[in-house]
Amino acid sequence: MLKPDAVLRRLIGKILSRFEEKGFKITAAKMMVLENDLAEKHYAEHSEKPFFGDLVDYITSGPVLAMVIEGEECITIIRKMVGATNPKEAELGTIRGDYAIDTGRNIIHASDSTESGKREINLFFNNSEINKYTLLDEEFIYEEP
Ligand code: D4T
Repeated sequence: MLKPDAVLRRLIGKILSRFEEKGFKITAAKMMVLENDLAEKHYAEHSEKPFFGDLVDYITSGPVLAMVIEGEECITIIRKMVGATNPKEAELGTIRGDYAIDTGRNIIHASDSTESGKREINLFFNNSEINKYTLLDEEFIYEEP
């Protein structure tokens, strides 16, 4: 999910290019302003943390771009591409390392496990909104497509 600062800073294209160039497939994308209730569900695991209120305020402060991105090992690889939660510690070359400074403005969210990925996809998308298609160059991306 591209957070509101990524959208307002016109970083959508640059960030999505990284995922496309890597070889991943974007199978769903939706821009929306999250209601408090949905944002609280999304970040439910942090509900007891001191930063929870600020986190919900931030993610609901403007439009986000929610996406489903598919590819082999995509959770692990995308987490690497995104970089550390605190952008000051994120390696240069990662999305947060290149485009963000504060943890509370770290521009992108990525699911951290298959389970959270499934849970989050269900929060934001219906099955009919997820598109099945074959990339033109899939045979060059995967040894065995
Ligand atoms: P998200 O969930 O946004 O992809 O971030 P991460 O997966 O990298 O990090 P996280 O779940 O530990 O934290 C979720 C979210 O909370 C904000 N946060 C986190 C914060 O404002 N202060 C903090 O001290 C921490 C740990 C940033 C991301």
